[in-house]
Amino acid sequence: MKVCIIGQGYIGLPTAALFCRNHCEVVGVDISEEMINNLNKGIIHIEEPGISEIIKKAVEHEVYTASLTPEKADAFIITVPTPYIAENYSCDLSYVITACESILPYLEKGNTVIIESTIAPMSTDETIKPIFENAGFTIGNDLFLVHCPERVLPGRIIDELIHNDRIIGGVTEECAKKACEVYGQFVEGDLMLTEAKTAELSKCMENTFRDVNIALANELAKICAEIGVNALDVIEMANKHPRVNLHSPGPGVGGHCLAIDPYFIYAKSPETAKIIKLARDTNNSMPEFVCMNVKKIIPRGKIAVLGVSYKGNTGDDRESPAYEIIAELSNDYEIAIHDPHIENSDFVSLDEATKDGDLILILCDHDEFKNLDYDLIVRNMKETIIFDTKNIIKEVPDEIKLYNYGNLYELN
Ligand code: SAJ
Repeated sequence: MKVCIIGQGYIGLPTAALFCRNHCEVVGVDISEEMINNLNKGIIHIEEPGISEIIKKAVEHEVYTASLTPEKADAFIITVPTPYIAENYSCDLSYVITACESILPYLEKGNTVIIESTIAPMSTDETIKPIFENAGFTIGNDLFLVHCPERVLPGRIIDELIHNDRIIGGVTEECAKKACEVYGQFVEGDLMLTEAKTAELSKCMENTFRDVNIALANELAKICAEIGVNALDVIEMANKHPRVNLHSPGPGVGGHCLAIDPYFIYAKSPETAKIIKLARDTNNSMPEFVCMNVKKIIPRGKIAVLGVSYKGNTGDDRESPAYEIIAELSNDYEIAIHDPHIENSDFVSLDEATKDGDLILILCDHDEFKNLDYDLIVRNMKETIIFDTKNIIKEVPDEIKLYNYGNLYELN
């Protein structure tokens, strides 16, 4: 089987890798010339275990080619971003539409087209299907169109792509059956056949579920800071109940999924999606909450910010709440940023970041921050205070004062 994948990002590239490993030929298409050149040399641009080795081998064996333009194939998979439109929170389908239009000259009767990008409910039927119909295809008859949302966790993408169950939302039943042949190449989880609109809303709801639960944890953290209770203890205790799973409070919700997908539902039913919107607002308020507490800890001085990725142990900083916090604090403090997972010439080593510092502010749960070099910190810093917004530091030497969401009420 030959597969053409439009978009070689966090989902498109790992998906390409798995098709290659399962003896398919893959053309990976992207608009970035630099990325394409690198991929054709086997050099990848994402930090994700397992992908680099597979792509290198696939390039050597000529089963993977990266290209700026699509090619004829049996199946076309669209994995391009879908941001939201700021004015009304609706799903910006422009990249998806452009990607669909770009494959039109290469499509043949019998091909399958799969949209993996997260899209708002009804997008496949109302916006994407007409693109192919207007080009002369009859969906379900000579072209098979489905929405099959990706549902993998960065850091575990290969494993989850293989083992997670997949929702295959066909425009017709025949479409869904055809797409099963494509995913059958490497997916070992169940392939669940349904309608496109059900697949679209299921995907948006998965991330909304998580966003709402994180908002609940964040609200709890704020309540506890007000009334003088240790929020982290509450979470630990409550979670001993067999049917309770309180999530973890943090500096806000980042990434390209949780911080965006709930808006797609809200935009469809703004009068009804009240909890969904309130959860977004609550999570969006966390950077301000962090800054407010920083100001209580130290009114001025130098802050060493540790971690700007939205997610621990990845170099992915999309929608990271860290940037909002840094921008706000830069008005009143000297800021030095250290993130061992992100290449940025403005970022510095832990040594440099903490030199003459007054506060360490942890905004991301990279493993490197779990056991910091406390000798270095005590030696370097003027004030040895840490504010850990991800609750990853369990114990510190006596000379260091640790704040986290368990004891912010001490600042009242
Ligand atoms: N976060 C918290 N508290 C928590 C859990 C997470 O503050 O208890 C924060 C994280 O720090 C991060 C953000 O939420 O900033 C999102 O992280 P995440 O690990 O929950 O989710 P993503 O965005 O990396 O991946 C999600 C996954 N969805 C679900 O778990 C329902 C993944 O399966 C999806 O494939 C992905 O979104 C996607 O692409 O939609």
